[in-house]
Amino acid sequence: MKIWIDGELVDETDAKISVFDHGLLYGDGVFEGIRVYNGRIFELKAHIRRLYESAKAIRLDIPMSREELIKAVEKTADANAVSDGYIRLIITRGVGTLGINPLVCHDGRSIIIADNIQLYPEELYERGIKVISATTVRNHPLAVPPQIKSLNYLNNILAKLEALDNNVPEAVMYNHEGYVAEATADNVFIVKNSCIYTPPVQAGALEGITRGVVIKLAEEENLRVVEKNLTRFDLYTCDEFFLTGTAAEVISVVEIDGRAIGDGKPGPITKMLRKKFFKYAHGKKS
Ligand code: PXG
Repeated sequence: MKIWIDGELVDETDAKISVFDHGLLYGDGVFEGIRVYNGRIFELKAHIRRLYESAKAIRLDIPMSREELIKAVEKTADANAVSDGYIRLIITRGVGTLGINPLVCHDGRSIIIADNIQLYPEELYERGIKVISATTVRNHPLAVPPQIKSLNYLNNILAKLEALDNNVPEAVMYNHEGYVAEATADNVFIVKNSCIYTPPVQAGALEGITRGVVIKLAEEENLRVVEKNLTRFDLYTCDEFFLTGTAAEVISVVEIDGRAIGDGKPGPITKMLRKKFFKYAHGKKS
């Protein structure tokens, strides 16, 4: 496998970064996870836009232009002949001292990995997944803003551990006010009386690229999509529940905290949106 580091494609075994890189020492950096479907890089411009916004929010200069970065991503996918896979794009603060001072780090490191992706097994898409409510509260917006896709995922990792301890793959995280924020690596949607609801990103979510696409696809079907604060009660009493994300795409949730959603099977709107998303991602007109 060829890895792109700072302008060069190198062999996997030569792809190394310094132990003084603040990405490693402090999680000081930003990243993106991007899918490739049928040789097309999915929503690349939107991912690049979000990466630059994350970097701006932490005062990290990305050492190249957006156009150069787009070319680098395409070159890495080509070099590894990835036609259906996953690209990880990472910008670290670069090499500094053992102190946290980011201003002593001169050059941000850029790394691009193109690989296969670990997906949920197909039967989970057919049956739907179970989730729990995490006790770990999503980052307060005045701490690390949840809209930054930073290299520090500990907040979500603690919630993911709660999910795994309970033998379920995902957990819903609530914000400091008790409203639904998102899942540990996915955005949350519910359906009630044929209307779709999702928390506003200001409730503590990452502005998911998949979320944006799914909202657009739902509106094309003349479904109403409302961004509003949701409570645990709203999740417990909805008709349908699904998650969206780069890895999960659109996946149905059929149980939360031991309560069945609807009749405990993936609902019709979720199934329709999953199908529409598949077609859109694979470049087919619906
Ligand atoms: N919230 C969080 C905290 C995320 O990390 C999403 C929502 C969904 O956003 P996108 O843009 O992907 O629709 C994410 C994305 C992985 C993996 O390997 C996780 C993500 C992206 C890619 C891979 O688990 N999280």
